[in-house]
Amino acid sequence: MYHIKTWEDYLTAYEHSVAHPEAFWEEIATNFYWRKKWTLPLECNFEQPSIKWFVNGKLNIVENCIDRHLQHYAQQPAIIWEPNNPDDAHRVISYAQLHEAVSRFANVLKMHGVYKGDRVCLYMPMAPELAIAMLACARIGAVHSVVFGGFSAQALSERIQDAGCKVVVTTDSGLRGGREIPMKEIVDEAISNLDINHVIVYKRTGKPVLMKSGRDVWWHEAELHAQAVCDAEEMDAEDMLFVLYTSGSTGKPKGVVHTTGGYMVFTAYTFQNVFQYKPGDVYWCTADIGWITGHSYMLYGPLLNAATVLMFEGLPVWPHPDRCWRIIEKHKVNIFYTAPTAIRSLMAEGDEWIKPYSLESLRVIGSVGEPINHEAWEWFYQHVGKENCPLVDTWWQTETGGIMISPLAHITPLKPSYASLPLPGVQPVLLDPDGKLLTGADVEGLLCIRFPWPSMLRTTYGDHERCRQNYFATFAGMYFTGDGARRDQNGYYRIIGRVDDVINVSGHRIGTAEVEDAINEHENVVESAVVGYPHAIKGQGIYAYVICNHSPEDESLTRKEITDVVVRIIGPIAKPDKIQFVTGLPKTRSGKIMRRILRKIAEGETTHLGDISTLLDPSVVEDICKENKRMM
Ligand code: 7RM
Repeated sequence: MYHIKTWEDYLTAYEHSVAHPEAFWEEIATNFYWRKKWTLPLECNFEQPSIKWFVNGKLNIVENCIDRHLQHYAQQPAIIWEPNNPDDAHRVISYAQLHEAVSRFANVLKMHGVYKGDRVCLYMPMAPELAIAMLACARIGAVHSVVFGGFSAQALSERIQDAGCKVVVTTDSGLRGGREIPMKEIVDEAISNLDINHVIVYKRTGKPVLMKSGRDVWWHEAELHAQAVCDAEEMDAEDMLFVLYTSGSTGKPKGVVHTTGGYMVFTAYTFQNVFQYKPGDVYWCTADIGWITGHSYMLYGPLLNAATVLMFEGLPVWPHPDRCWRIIEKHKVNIFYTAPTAIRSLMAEGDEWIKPYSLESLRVIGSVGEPINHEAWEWFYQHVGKENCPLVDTWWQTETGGIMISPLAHITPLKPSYASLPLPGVQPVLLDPDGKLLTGADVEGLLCIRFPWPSMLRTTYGDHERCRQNYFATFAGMYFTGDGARRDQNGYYRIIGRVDDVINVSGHRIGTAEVEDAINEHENVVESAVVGYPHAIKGQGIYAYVICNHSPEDESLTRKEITDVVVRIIGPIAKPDKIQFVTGLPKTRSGKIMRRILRKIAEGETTHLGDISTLLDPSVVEDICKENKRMM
């Protein structure tokens, strides 16, 4: 693997990557097993967009994740699985065992009519079988679409339809802390009106479920008829590897599409260099596989480096707030990658929970998903890293496929709450709203990337125009991230947050329009406006302003009903934290809601609201403020 070992290496690599980006990436790509080498490193047009890396190259990513390692690492653990219940036994799956399990399940998929190019929906909890199912898809060239277990039946149904999945893989139920999630039941509801060929069900808990004859099959029964040998399908570098749905500023979530070759090269390279993984290290990423962090840094990135990954089924604070520290001590975790929201909730539990445990094995700690505030940064660095583990604050997105801006552990000097410098191969720029390039130090602007990188999204599933509009049309010749950032004298980036109507709740991206659409489904709701507001643990909370057709007789009952509608349509992750009933919303003369004002009020600011003279009816603002004060 291409390994940056020192600060000098970093500077040289960065310079080289800007001067000769194609040669830079070709050199990295040679570290993999290609059935056929590419004929051209890059073919790119940002206007359409049309982006191709390693043109005409042929490979299979699973051959690179597993088969390639069997010669030296067959007996090394690939996955250590820690179950939800601390009293249950953990599982260790070696590379040899993973190879067998993936091959066997790949044959199960084939036996159920899944072939190259078909989309398969995976709706599963954090079990090794989710990783196995993803790799089995990739082995036979099927496209996986993992849907996070926190989404409702309706949200799942929309995603299954959008990607045209004919097969769904799930479990009887899933365990998260003290709760049991009826996965199969949710799938049944999601597909009740859809034409689905098969549902393959892994038995995780033994919860009784309905099995529809002819359609539903048990994983363990199907496996009895499957061989443990399965040739990996030869894929083109630009063949689709997976779809992953993410929220944008408009109502419907979009299916971000990643392709095989570029995604492989980028996730492997970034994993190695950001975390400085060494053979034998135990690496733990707390993200759910249902999000991009789980795809890139729990599965593909680590396995491509023959790493040992710890996978945890449960919750950081269950059954007690010492669970993470117990796990780190028990499995001698060396690298711990988590999210600010988890850090803040662990911090809130107090340091006493950490003290009894030895965290001596830790060498690197990391954060991802949202801006990490100063206090959480310091706490994580001091109490978990004991001031001798670099904290890598990694900025990236579902659309970027992998880490873009981050310190390299033990190499890049740290600056609290700064994601720091771009990785070699990544060229960020800051623009003003008119698209003017902001040069120099201490500037703040819109974060864009000006040169393609191998793991960038290629399209949004079934709607290429939307991809163009969303990411490539705002500024010509640039990929627009949707984030604002500032850059200091040393070129360090600090990510400020979204500049669009996306809120980041506990690291989960949620579109305000999605939540509004759901709230508006309640029969008494006329209109709503949703904004984010600062939340001590979640980073941002969801604040909903709601107009009802008659003022609710029982406000708390109506609030509960509205919350239930949101849970039904999107899922528990989109529950509003606060619902304020209002009689009007601040709108401009053209009818646009002025969210800036609503955000301020939600933050508790009721005096300095800025210019409200362009509002159609400035008096609504006064009413909203009064009502807000009454609620607090
Ligand atoms: C990996 C992931 C992407 C959005 C992104 C940002 C925010 C992510 C950081 C961050 C500040 C970070 N993908 N974000 N990482 N903000 N510092 N280190 O989270 O698609 O789900 O979200 O998350 O706003 O645009 S994501």
